[in-house]
Amino acid sequence: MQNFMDRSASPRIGGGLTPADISSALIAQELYLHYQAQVDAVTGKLRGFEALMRWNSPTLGAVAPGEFIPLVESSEVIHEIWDYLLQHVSEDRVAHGIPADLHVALNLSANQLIRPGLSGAFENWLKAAHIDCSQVHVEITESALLQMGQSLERNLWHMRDLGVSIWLDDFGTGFSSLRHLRDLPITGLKIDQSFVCDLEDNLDDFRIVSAIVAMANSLGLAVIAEGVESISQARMLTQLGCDMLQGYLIGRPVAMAEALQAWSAPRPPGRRG
Ligand code: G
Ligand code: G
Ligand code: MN
Repeated sequence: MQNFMDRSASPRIGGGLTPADISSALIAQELYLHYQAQVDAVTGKLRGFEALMRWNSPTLGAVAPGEFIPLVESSEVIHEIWDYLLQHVSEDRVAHGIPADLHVALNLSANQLIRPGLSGAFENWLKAAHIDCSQVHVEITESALLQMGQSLERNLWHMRDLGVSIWLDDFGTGFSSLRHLRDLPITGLKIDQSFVCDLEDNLDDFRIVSAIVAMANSLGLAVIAEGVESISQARMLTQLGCDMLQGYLIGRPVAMAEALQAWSAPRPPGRRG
């Protein structure tokens, strides 16, 4: 949430852009997906990709989701974005023959999660797309849990019952209570990149990450670290017990064709040694 707020302050798109503009962009097929690798921390093996929306605006150029998602989060357009995302993920899977043992991680905002019927429609999509639910991750922000209510809980449990795993995104920056970790069907935590970027130099960040991993381990939760940019960060995170790593060191978000090509090369991208 904090990320969203910080980045939404962009003056570039502050000038009167409305959810309707994003809706038109969807119709004009100006939005597209990039995928960023998530790898096993110990072996470096590719585990899956996070799907990240991008907007190629004819007037503004490339617009990051941190800039336009906040604009539409409390409008109907966020649901159109979800439908668009699902459609493109299925198309990419078919078009590129994505190996079945790789997961895809999808981001869901608070307003999507509180919509009754979200998980039912999601189930229909999973069936129609013939996607193995155990290879689908849903990333929700801690702030989404502030809107805790019957619909949100029902959606989360239904998705979990389908076999989809649920990850708390940007962990450590939001407002989730430990009660959520105990009572909700959470598979794992994504340590926010703000704790990762200074890990080598900032002892407090090191202690926070250690504490998050220790807590996750004792609660039986998995941990992904995001924003991993250096080998020394990757080493530290692995030693601390993170299960998966994601970040520019391993791979930038790119089109699916490019991502698969990079990972099928004899020497895949990412950490060595
Ligand atoms: O790539 P970038 O750092 O700009 O992404 C910013 C944030 O936008 C990410 O943390 C991600 O959670 C969010 N985001 C990206 N794609 C989607 C999407 O399709 N739906 C939602 N709700 N959020 C997305
Ligand atoms: O939803 P989530 O917060 O996980 O999205 C990750 C976002 O962080 C993406 O928008 C992506 O572009 C960005 N990102 C991914 N890896 C790195 C990294 O190594 N460094 C930085 N600064 N940003 C990253
Ligand atoms: Mn995410």
